[in-house]
Amino acid sequence: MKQRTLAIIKPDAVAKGVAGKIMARIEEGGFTILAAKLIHMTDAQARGFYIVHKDKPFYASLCSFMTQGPCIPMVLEGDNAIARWRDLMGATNPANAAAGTIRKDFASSIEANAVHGSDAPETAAFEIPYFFASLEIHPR
Ligand code: IDP
Ligand code: MG
Repeated sequence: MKQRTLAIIKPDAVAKGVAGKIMARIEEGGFTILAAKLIHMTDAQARGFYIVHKDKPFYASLCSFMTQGPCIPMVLEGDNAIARWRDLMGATNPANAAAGTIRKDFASSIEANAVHGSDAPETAAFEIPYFFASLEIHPR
């Protein structure tokens, strides 16, 4: 089933200069990038995006990390894209991430973990329009 998911190359990975390598893995993984842009989030924008985590002890630190530099949100499309992108990302904590995953190869810590991916269809339905208007998404 063709599905869309929201991916982000997080500020740590952009700062390290591995955004291109991560995009290559996305394309090699059979995803189509329907939308992408480089943005530098404000604190309010990061807090809104991660509102589901507002009661977690790491919320303030996470929002500060996500605003430390530019990041690259993207809309990915492919068969079973939500689960497949999370598989390619690897576990939240890179110490637990499987060999060959993006987080295993590029993450620095459980917080600075290189990439984001929607975790369910309802999440993608919130996250994709958080960053992209319909006219910025290019089906093909
Ligand atoms: P996910 O990104 O693998 O879906 P979530 O549990 O949704 O993981 O957490 C969102 C983000 O919050 C993580 O990707 C990571 O950047 C950060 N995070 C999660 N757990 C911790 C933690 O225990 N300490 C610090 N940051 C965390
Ligand atoms: Mg999550």
